[in-house]
Amino acid sequence: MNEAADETTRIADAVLAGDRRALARAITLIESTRGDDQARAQALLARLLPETGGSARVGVSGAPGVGKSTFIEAFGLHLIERGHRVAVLAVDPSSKRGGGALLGDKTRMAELAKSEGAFIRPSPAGEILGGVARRTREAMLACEAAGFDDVVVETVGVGQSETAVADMVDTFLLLLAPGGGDELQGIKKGIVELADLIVVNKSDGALADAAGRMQADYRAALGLLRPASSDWTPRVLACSALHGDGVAEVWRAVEDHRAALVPSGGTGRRRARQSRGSMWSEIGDGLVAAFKAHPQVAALAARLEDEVAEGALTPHAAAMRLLEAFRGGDSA
Ligand SMILES: Nc1nc2c(ncn2[C@@H]2O[C@H](COP(=O)(O)OP(=O)(O)OP(=O)(O)O)[C@@H](O)[C@H]2O)c(=O)[nH]1
Ligand SMILES: [Mg+2]
Repeated sequence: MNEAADETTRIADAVLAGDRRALARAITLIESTRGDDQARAQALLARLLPETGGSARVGVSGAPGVGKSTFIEAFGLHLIERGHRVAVLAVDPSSKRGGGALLGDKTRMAELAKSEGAFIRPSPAGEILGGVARRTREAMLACEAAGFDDVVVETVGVGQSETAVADMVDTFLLLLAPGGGDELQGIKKGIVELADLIVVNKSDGALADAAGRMQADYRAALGLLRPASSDWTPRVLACSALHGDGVAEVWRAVEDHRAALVPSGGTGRRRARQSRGSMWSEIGDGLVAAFKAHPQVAALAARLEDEVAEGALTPHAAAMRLLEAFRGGDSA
């Protein structure tokens, strides 16, 4: 065995023993884009995999400023009070800078960060969403191997990151807050369909009345949607993350949701579907990358793209010619 392999084994064993520094190192390997690091990360994950799956996986999404970080801190502290160990991972594919906003987040979760039972990891931003999603999923597995009871994944409600997060958790929670102007924005963006729980935050002080109205509006709107699953009808709750009111009720609703999945195979069935889905989406990403890197395809693609844009060629005909170039080049 070479030195790197020994080192990887040491990290894996320390992660399994619950060592937070080792967990941080493991996630750094998972996040690295270097080929040798990736190989080590995969070896590490293979060793950790039998010890994964034991956490409640919760996704928290919402528009900027609704109070996600404040909520996760209150929620995390509530869980720690109950004797849990809690890991928080943040996904922000929108920001290209070195995670400045997320480091800000970490300081906003100051109380939680100080807690013995907590692990907070801001995820490096940027790159393609598929890569972020994979690394977050793998970081979640590493947290589970380290014995965390709950893994909370935070994502800013912009673009497609919600879908990616909803596809990797057991319970997906959409956080809203009054005062954003467009009170039904979650509905318009179609995120509501993904949510197992909708939580109206900032239900305190001057915003309490508006929060109550928002809760009623969303209840009414949800009543018009057909639930995505026959096991569970999404609920609309309200809380004040700032004062900690209603946070315990959110956790109870998460537990109810988990219990509701049991008759149809529990979280295991949902996770199996998610794992199969991410395998195929990685295959899709890999094939597209190989396709674009193929010399014959590359030589032809720009010209055919122009012809398609000008209407000289149908998209189908262009796609067929490129696929043919890809296959022909392979067998040559
Ligand atoms: N009144 C009130 N203010 C809150 C509550 N929760 C959060 N806030 C405030 O809302 C602002 C944004 O809170 P954050 O927790 O940073 O929100 P976020 O959704 O994580 O924001 P981004 O990460 O920037 O998208 C801060 O000034 C918080 O103090 C709440 O329950 N009530
Ligand atoms: Mg935040």
